[in-house]
Amino acid sequence: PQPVYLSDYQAPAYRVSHTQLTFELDPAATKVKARLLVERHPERETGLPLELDGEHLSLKSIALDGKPLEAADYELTEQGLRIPQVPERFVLDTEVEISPRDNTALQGLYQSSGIYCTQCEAEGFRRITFYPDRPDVMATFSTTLIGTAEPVLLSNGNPVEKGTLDDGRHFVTWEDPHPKPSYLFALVAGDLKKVADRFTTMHGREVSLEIWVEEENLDKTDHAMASLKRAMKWDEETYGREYDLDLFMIVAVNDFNMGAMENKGLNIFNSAAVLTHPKTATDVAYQRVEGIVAHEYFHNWSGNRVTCRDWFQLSLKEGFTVFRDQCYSADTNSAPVKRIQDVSFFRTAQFAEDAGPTAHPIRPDHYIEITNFYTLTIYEKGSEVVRMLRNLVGWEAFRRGSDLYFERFDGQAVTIEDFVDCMAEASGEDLTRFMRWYSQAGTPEIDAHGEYDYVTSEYRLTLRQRTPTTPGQQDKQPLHIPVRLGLVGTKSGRDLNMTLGGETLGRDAVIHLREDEQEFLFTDVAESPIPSLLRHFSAPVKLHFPYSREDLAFLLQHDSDGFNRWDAGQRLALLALDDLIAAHRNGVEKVMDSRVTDAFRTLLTSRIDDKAVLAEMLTLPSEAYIAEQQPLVDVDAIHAAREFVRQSLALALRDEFLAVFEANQSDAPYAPEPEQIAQRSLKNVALSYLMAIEDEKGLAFAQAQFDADHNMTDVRHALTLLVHSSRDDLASPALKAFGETWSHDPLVMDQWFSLQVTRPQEDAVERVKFLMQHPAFSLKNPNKVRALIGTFANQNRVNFHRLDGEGYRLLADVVIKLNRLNPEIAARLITPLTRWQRFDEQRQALMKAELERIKAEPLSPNVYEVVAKALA
Ligand code: HT7
Ligand code: ZN
Repeated sequence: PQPVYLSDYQAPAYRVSHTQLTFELDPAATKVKARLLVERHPERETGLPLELDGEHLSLKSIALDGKPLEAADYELTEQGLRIPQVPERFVLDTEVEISPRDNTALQGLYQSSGIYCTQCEAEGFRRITFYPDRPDVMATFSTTLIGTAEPVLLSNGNPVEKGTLDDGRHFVTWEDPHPKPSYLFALVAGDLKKVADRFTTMHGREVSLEIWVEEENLDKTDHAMASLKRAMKWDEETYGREYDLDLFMIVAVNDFNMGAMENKGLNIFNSAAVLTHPKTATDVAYQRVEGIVAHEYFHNWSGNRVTCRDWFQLSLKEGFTVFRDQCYSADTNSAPVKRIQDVSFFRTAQFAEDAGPTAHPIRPDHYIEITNFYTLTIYEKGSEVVRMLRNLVGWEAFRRGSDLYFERFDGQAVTIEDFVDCMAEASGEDLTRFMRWYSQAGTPEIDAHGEYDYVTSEYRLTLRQRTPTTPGQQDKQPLHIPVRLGLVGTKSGRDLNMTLGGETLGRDAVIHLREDEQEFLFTDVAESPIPSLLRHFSAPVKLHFPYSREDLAFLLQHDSDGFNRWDAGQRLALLALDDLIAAHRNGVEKVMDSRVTDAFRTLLTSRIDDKAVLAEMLTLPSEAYIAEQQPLVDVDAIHAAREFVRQSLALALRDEFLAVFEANQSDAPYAPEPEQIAQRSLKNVALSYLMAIEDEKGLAFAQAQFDADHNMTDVRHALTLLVHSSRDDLASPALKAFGETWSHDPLVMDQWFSLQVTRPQEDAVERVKFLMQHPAFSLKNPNKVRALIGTFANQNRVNFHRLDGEGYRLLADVVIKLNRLNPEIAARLITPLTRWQRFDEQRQALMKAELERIKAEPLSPNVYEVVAKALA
């Protein structure tokens, strides 16, 4: 497969002003008629051929301006259709046949549990009809759906006509007045039921809101609907963005490659990202649903009204929209916890991507398969960069820049420069150097060093930046990095006033690192400080500062920035873990660092109002994050060291954990509200510690919590703890009962699979293989693949990296099968194998052997691109 290059971008030769589609639905032979009003693009020369994308289509007829074309008038290839000679303006009619039933890739038109649905981003529309399937071709659409056994027929925009044909089939015609690219097209047809509500916009327009689900899920839509209404209001209040159609629909389907899709007026969701019920969904799931509903809704402006010129600009819509949804969730729930959770995930997963063979800039300069670029870099790092912009120019200027962007580019397909230019124009800031964030891959590292001079009362802070080389990018330029900081007085424990170059900055400020190395001399520093750097994670970088453990314990207590207080605790734990990892490797007795125990005791016994933050502070860095810090990953030593810390803490602080657990039990009816969620998290963290030592009371509490069956958060947590313990006598009956109770509910069965395959016990690989035979498992359903195989490979590190290579073999076998069924999911699944460089020689050899085995197969472009990069 050939790469596509950003530098080759050209405006399309022809554009489409209106697209009229008719679908005659049939599982094996759906007929798609398309009438396109085409005209030459004013910026392109005359006489160019018309080139339309098209894949897996069987062409039945083609006519230009009403005249059928002869076979000699056009060329058909695997990639599409070419008509060498066309007029300046014309009407093109085509008719094709497709088979939704056989579409296991879940791109284009497919069937999910008997429901017809579409996924067109990024390049799925070309599997529906011949079309210039690129985001800079924007047309109005009118779509007629003709069905036999499908009571509900939905598409984008507003329904304008309904009726019954002579042959008894019925139809609905939809018109979408907003010009859109093909990737935002959608249709849904089948036996669905709706829950309806209304929203009155800021200008008093009434909008109908509909959530369409299978009948048995009608009681699981309340939270998504409430989230939608909150998100609509938030976007009006925060960004001045109002919804622009009379109808907004969400449809839940069971088979979906990602979380959801922002099709104009007809969002299609993975059912896991819509459906909630206290008995079936955990707090985490409730929060995820809220975030995704908001994210897709926000795309209506950041993505749909203003879209991307080409797929290299993907982060223009995704980075901005993730930033918007993160801010929304922070405003709606606990802001500090949201930031801690986002950063914790980011530093574990995106840093690993940036350090691996598939590292790429937020705006890549080439790709083979665009679906491989829906990555943490494009989404999450893209969001961090937008957040830096907001912080650099300040909220007011950022909002002016956002207004300017939406106003200037409404209805257009634009670039990342267009967005950043609006921010520069609205703020007067020079963002030229800042733009390097978009083109340079890899995680920048800052080496910081500080010295306090007691005689002059000066504090000299030196910051040095470097970005490691990444595949294909050897030379890295210095970036513009905003470093938010405070100087915490060692005597007072307070933030000190900061004066830099004669300018008073206050007690919390941002300094700008632009060069490879810069020195910042703070004057009139009243007492010796410990710097609190990169507050709130002000830039997506790795910060190295030679903090002593005493410094960290001090910051954990005194830092006024909640995020950095949490981070100090993480750093302190990491230092202790480092020693224990070394001890394990050297076969030396492990000794617990009492400073960590003391810090935890203080946390458990001091009054901290925000229980959710406390729960985060009591949570040790994950094995994956610990691994990120190690030069060479020793999965067994990391697991042993972390378990040792958990058990040591539980032994030393058993009574404190018991007290926290007991104080936070509650029988209040379940509500997914911040206070309740916080209380449950804290209680369950305490229970985890008690179960780390299989304390008698802990076991009894876990069993009782499972039996009480109060809500899924508590039930799942208790069941996980039992299943991960050595007490099979308790775990087996609980697991069996849970599996039987929920065998009818696919989303709960996903949880049942996941919690079993994260078991640390040695038989995990065998259990995965066994569960793959379970009637509820299917390789064709992405949620099941993620729940069973993805969870095992990414979250059960000791067993996935088993030294006999069985974990790797299992993953490769699944990838090979999925490569044919669903290349996009197959390519995503390979990720843990691509990180082979981080492991010892024996594991490296085993992992590479599996990658080679995959490479020897006839591969989809998706899998080929990932494997080739991993082995390069
Ligand atoms: N914009 C949507 C992307 C998406 C997607 C991409 C490739 C293959 C399947 C997909 N499903 C959804 C999702 C979003 O970011 O909102
Ligand atoms: Zn998105």
